[in-house]
Amino acid sequence: MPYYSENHFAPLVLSKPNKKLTSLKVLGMDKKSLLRNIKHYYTHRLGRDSNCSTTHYPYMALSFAVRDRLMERWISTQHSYDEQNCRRTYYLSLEFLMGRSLGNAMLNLDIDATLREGLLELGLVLEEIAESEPDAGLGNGGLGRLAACFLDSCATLQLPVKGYGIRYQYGMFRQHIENGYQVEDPDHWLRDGNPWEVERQEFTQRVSFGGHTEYYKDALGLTRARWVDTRDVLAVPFDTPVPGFRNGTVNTLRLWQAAATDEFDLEEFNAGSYTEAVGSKNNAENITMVLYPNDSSENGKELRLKQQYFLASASLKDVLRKWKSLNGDRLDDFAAKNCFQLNDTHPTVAVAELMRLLLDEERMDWDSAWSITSATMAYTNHTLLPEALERWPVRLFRQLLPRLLDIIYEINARHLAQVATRWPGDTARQRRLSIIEEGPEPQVRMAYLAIIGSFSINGVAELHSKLLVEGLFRDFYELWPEKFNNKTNGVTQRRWLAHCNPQLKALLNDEIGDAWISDLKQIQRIAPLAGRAAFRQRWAKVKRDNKKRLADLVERECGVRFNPDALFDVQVKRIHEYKRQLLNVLHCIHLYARIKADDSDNWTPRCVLLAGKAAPGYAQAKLIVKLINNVAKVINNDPQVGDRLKMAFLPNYRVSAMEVICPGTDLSEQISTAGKEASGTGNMKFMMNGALTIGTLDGANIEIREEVGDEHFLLFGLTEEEIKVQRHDYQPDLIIARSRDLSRVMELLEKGQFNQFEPGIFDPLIAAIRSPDDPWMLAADFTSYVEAQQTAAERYLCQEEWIRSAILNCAHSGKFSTDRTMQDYNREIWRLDPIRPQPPA
Ligand code: D6G
Repeated sequence: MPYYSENHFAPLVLSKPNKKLTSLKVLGMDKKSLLRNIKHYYTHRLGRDSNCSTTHYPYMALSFAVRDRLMERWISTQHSYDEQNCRRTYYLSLEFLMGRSLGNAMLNLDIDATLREGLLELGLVLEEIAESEPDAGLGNGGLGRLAACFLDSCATLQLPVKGYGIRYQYGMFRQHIENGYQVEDPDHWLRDGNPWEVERQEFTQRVSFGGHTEYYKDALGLTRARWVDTRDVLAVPFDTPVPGFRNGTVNTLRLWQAAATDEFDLEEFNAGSYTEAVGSKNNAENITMVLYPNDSSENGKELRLKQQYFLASASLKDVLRKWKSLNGDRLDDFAAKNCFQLNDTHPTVAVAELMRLLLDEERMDWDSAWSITSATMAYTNHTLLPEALERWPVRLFRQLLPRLLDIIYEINARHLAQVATRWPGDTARQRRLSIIEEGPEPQVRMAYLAIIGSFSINGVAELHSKLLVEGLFRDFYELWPEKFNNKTNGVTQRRWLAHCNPQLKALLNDEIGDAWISDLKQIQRIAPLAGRAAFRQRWAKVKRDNKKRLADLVERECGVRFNPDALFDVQVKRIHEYKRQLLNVLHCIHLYARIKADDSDNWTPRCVLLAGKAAPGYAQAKLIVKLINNVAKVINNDPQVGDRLKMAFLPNYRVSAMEVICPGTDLSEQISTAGKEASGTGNMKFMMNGALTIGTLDGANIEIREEVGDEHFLLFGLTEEEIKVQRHDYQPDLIIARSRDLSRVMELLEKGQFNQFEPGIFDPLIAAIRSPDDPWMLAADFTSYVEAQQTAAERYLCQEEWIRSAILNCAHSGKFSTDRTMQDYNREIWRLDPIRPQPPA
């Protein structure tokens, strides 16, 4: 099998497969074997000696030793899948926000305690070494982290699921703050090498762009199409092992990197421009250079469409390659054995690409190709914001993917014929349901392509799925109600409790055993303990230690000292107007104003923490970051405020920061405008670690409240329906005038209290709050938010009651494990059998 490219020097191959070369002998999991390996890697592979003092090399040596233990399990898992020739699912996603791998691998292999102890014998502290690992930040936020949690749960449930994504050279930008403003720095996460991946050049694929379609008659006289004169790029896979929890299963995340073919631009080359010809290679390699840093919106960039097609095409070709290696060329059974889950509209060009591969390369007829495609594709929608539903100009498609556009037109024509049969003469409906949006610049609606081409379409929380079929996708729902379903999101308790909160893990294990780590429903067994004072005391001690750890992080990064006895009030997530960080700031200003007005009897000291990245081109969000920092500065430096209120913005929010933040949080802010946040997953991480939620009836907050009970959730704000009604006659100026508190807050903002030397900079935020068209309706929810915050503050003063609620939040978080989410996907969409790998000899 050629790899890299047809005209590359052919790789030399063994004359027959060699079985003796692979030894599947299990490496020791005991301290002695592990330490022997670590020392071996440190000296023999990395070439370091006692003069080397950085933590990086011990980290690398440790990672290699751990990785070795994954390898044999990885190989045997993949062999079991192949031997059983089982049905499989492929999770296609432009984002996988994996964070760090070391701690997770040690936990899942059950060698964390042994290694911690062993390293101490070498004079090393595990936590210090682990800090050397950069986050794999190949995602923006919730959607990308969800994909990572899904992979963890699939491996734990022993489901044959493979992730397919892109190996960006630069992940999510690093954020630092200068004079209160966000500044973006490139994240070259691969700079020091990545021990958690294996390059698999032998599975390299070719992906085409440009060119045009040519028609010809095949041997049977049938008209067929081929895509010619293309500019090709190679896709080289890098595999990352995804270990299950103590079960011998290791699944794969396969990330594609673009590489130039060895074909020089001949014209340039012959004209003597050798260096220019070589230089044009960069174009190809640019495709996987950088992750687009936009959450919930896209900007129609050509490179982004290239990334999407690159992922879809390389992954589908890889699946077909694998299929043929196990089953030969016949594809009759393909749909029975394969399923593609499309993570949002980003990879949905896969629908057209699979059709192309089946029609043009496998020479199938349209109906057979369509029956395979529409029985293997499943689409997950992640947002109700219309700007996030991707549309690509037809013009761009024609230029970049002309053959794909032909196919999309054909899919659309057949689809519209179906619509016309169902609703004869209803041309308005035909226009609404068309994949092509007409207008001066016609667009391809990617969500519609996905809906038409998929057998399953799901939202990510009950409310979200309901709103999808009532609003955005209503027409399609009328056409195919059976396709639509809900799959409420989750998070993996392995990372988000067992790994990130070791003290709480120990307490839980002590009381109820450790079954909850792979069956989170079991955690409800701590509910009765909430009534026991001795247990609450132990819980309080854990929480306080976690708050100290968080306070240290805040002090280190922000120079602000948080008192661990205060209420830790936290909002961390992407900065976006709909998430309403601005409402949180208004509340902080309100508390500040109260202190200044001497209205602080029975005060609950509060430390407010915010963190999150704003998309680099999203001016309003960046201004919110600036406002948070400016308000924090005024509050923290006012001696009259003292310990009653502290406020900080933690720069460069990322997975590993959340691992310290969520265990140390008392109050979780989930305050989006109702109907805007599809699900949320941060809300679940906080709940699992025993925070109370202050939130609107939005996304999964609704289900969180249902699970824990009204009295342990701080509810405020208009419902989605009330928002819809009030929107028509929304007069924020009037609301502000009628509220003494909000008037006072606006007055401080408007008189420039927080921007004394930068007059006018916050005017756009003020104007947004005062605008009758404010889509997020901040002013409408202000008063009830302040009331809920006041309730939180009062409840916190009664620590016994607060802790009881905190314990009950943790106890009722069982539903929000991705183990449950994956079981739901599997039962209703994927229908995979769990496969237990043969343990290596
Ligand atoms: C992973 C693990 C490795 C295995 C390979 C198979 O890299 O042991 O050989 O996957 O890849 P596929 O042939 O299943 O794509």
